[in-house]
Amino acid sequence: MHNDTIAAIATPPGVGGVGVIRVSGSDAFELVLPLFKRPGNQTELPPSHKLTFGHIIDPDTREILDEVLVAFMHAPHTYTREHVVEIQGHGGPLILRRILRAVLAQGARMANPGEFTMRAFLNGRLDLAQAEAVMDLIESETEAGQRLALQQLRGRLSDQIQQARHAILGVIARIEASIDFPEDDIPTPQPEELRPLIAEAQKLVSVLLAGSDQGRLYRQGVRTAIIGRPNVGKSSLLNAFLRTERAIVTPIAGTTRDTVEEAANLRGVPLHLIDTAGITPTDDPVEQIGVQRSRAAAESADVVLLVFDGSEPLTEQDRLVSAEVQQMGFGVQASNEEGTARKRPVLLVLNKADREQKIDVSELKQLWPDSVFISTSTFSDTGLKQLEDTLTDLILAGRMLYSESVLVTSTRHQEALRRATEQLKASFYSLEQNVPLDFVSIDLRAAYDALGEVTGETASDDLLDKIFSEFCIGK
Ligand SMILES: Nc1nc2c(ncn2[C@@H]2O[C@H](COP(=O)(O)OP(=O)(O)OP(=O)(O)O)[C@@H](O)[C@H]2O)c(=O)[nH]1
Ligand SMILES: [Mg+2]
Repeated sequence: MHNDTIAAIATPPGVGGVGVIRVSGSDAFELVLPLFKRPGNQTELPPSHKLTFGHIIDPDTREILDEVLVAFMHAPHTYTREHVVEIQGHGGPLILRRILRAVLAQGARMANPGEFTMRAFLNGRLDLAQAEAVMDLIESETEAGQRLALQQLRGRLSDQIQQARHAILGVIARIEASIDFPEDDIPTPQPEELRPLIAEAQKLVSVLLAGSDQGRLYRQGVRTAIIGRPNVGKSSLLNAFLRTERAIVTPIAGTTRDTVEEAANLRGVPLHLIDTAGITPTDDPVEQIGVQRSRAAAESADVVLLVFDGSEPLTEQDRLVSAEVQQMGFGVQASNEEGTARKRPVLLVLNKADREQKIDVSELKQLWPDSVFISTSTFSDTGLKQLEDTLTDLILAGRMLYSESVLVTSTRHQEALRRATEQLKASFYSLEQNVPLDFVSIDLRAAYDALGEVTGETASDDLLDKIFSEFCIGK
């Protein structure tokens, strides 16, 4: 039931120059008009989509609550495709709450989180992927993330999903026509006819899936773990990146006991920085957990900054940490021949460059041939800019990020695309095995439905509730 009229404060809580109350539903105009007093006591509905000056009054006491501009907007050219009223008042929280209360007293219902956008979806103005893009757009913290969200909002992802679904439906139609109307002499399609059609659909899906890791990086940031033995300056480096004293720094080895995670924006590249506890053998159970977390952070990282203390000779512990990181598959980007597993990039940081350097660089270079070494000092800021430049280059040149194509940024979409791929593969296999064509058709249907979850055509009510409940109220 979504034709009751809902209302909410649409601007963020707190004080602002202007605050907006949004009302949507078939009775929106009737509910707001009695509260809206205009010069000369006009009572007719103001022109649609125009701002009209007046006052909001308490309908019982006739007390003026605020001086406002109100837009009455006729369905269907509105955010929700319903009648919408937006009241622009002064941006004080108390004023806005009083206006909202007056609107609710007229019979509107308080909107749930995301309910305006949900109505836009239910009324067919946006599909689900576009509705999700609204939230991404609001929340994006980098220009790149914003560009991707806008693309999705404009329907580019949805278009490509529809293309793939259309291709699959074409195959289903051919199979089912021959099953349903055998008397019409529709010839049973041969596997060799169907195979290229399925392959075509598969290609469309796999292009989207291929971009989804990049999409995730844009949305969640490039996971960058700062790894090393204790006391080499990992937390100092995190602070230097963030330009604040986020993590505790002391001369005591073992200062950081838990991972510290922070988002940073490196020239438009979103980073998810993780400072970790120094990796070292220990009997202290708390430290042990910390070290486990450091290892897990490295395991799950897209890039590792491996930090050494340049003012000390290489220690056994440095070598051990180094070997561990290597075993996790970090190293120089392998030349991109087909089939070679690409290594995840590592940057070697020789910190404390302000002191006399005692580290054996040649041994390190043997351990990490062809890797990039950068000397830094968090005291004198030496090398920090170079570190940032190199890290950006590594991320961009490694093509971990690119932004020309449509990128799937949501894990929900990625998961649906994976299922669609699996089902398409299954249909291929069924064709090979010469099983009856209706079985092939079942696999294809499943792929078709999985793709439909992205745009919302086949999404369950539970899923919809879950997605929209993550929105803010008033959106
Ligand atoms: N001389 C010098 N000292 C530094 C530099 N960076 C950090 N330090 C010092 O080294 C000590 C350890 O720094 P932290 O940043 O806490 O090192 P960490 O690697 O996070 O240490 P744990 O959390 O114990 O693993 C502190 O006393 C810092 O002030 C640097 O560039 N030069
Ligand atoms: Mg630390």
